[in-house]
Amino acid sequence: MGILFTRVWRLFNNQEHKVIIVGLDNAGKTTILYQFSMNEVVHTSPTIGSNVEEIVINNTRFLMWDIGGQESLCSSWNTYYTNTEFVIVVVDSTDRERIYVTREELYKMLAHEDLRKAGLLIFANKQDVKECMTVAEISQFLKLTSIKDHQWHIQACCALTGEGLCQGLEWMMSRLKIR
Ligand code: G3D
Ligand code: MG
Repeated sequence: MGILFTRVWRLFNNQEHKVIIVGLDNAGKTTILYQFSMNEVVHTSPTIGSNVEEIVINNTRFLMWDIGGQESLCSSWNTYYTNTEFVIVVVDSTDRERIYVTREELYKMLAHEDLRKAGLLIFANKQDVKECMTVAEISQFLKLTSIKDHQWHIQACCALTGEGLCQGLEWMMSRLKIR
């Protein structure tokens, strides 16, 4: 009860920022969340529920929800949208066949009322794999430059090594400052 109260209090006081991590299955969502929780520059509290981590960077708290990505589950993503400040979309840069599915889901998501003000961070994951799609290619496939009503950023990364993940978090931190 005490913990629950603290959480609600923080949410209302804007001391905790809700982040949802979405993407198709196998994109690397769980690996990314695991890297965040292992990283020494961020502090995390023990897992609160399944696939939820609290990450604290310089006194800023992010509550990150890793949402399952099986295609049949995409329809349930919207149950997590309320109060979300950032959406992290994880793209498997080696999966050229399904980038269109990601694009469809992305635009459905951005049209949702509850995400009107949410910032969008795209992780172009698995950059360690030869012949993967580049950030430029993914941006083009996802038509990112057409997104005018959300702040967005695309970041190349490799969840296995953690490369690029901190830059993504830094972008989120920078968005919070200018609000
Ligand atoms: P999901 O939670 O989005 O479904 P996971 O995806 O985090 O479970 O990752 C799916 C698979 O991709 C895992 O492989 C994981 O190790 C791998 N993976 C994640 N990130 C990277 C990356 O940056 N580079 C490479 N090469 N692989 C990555 P397994 O074999 O465990 O299924
Ligand atoms: Mg997973």
